[in-house]
Amino acid sequence: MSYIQVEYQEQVALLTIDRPKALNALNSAVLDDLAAALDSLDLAVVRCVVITGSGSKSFVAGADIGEMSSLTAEEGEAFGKKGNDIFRKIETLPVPVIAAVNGFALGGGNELAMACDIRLCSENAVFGQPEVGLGITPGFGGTQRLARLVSPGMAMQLILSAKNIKAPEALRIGLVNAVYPQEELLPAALKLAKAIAANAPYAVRACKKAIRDGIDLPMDEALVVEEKLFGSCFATEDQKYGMAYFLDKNKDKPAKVFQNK
Ligand code: DAK
Repeated sequence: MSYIQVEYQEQVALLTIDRPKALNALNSAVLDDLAAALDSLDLAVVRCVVITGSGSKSFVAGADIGEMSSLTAEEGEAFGKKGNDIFRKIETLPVPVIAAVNGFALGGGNELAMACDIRLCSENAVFGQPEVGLGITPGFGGTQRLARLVSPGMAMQLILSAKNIKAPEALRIGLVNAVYPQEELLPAALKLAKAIAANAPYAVRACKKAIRDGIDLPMDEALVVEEKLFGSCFATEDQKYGMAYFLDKNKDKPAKVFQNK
């Protein structure tokens, strides 16, 4: 039995972290199952991924405190690397990943959401980095991604105070893109994922890569990254089809469908 449920809706893969008794906290087994679920995705078919938590209370309530409590320094470093490798897998997955944050996103939960490309949340979502209250630093990229996503000053405040914030504040500081009533969150995330999946797949992947690869580069180098990816789109059939579709003034033309070629 896996802690990650994988469901396909057309070209969208929905991954649900399913450990409700511990509010979906990330122990080694959950992390292993998440890695396996990501590796199992058929990227010839899947054009967008949504990650959520089971139940209506928690996305992920952090790394598993019980499992972490007895780690040695070496084991702690290895646990950090395990999480980092998996979250980096999400960040560098060729297709976009949306986090549908349906409740607590604390510590490793916020870090998982931040490794995703887009974050939407429910009204009851709570975000925070409680680690310093447990005697540790954030360990799955929290110090790095939060500072890049919001601002160094806001990341300092959240991480050093260990104070949680609610959905409206997460929206205000740009940690999430939108807030929905709980029952509307997953439909909204899937609707967005399907809208992304309907666009030219190569171009969508190239956009993710351009943003991800370019963000940490000086502007001149980042623009070269964009130029090369832009140019490569012109070698695809989808570019020819997409532009021809626009130029075709026939009002009765069939709906636009990209073939991923
Ligand atoms: N780990 C393990 N179990 C957890 C958990 C967690 N993070 N969060 C909740 N649970 C379990 C609770 O122990 C409880 O289990 P039972 O007692 O029923 O067996 C069950 O989930 C329900 O939780 P509560 O009874 O506490 O539920 P409440 O509604 O009263 O409270 C809560 C919900 C989310 C406010 C509360 O559970 C809570 O404060 N949880 C802990 C949140 C937290 O501190 N999360 C951050 C964990 S630290 C690193 C690598 C990684 C990390 C850091 C460093 N390196 C390698 C350097 C990451 C660190 C973290 O994520």
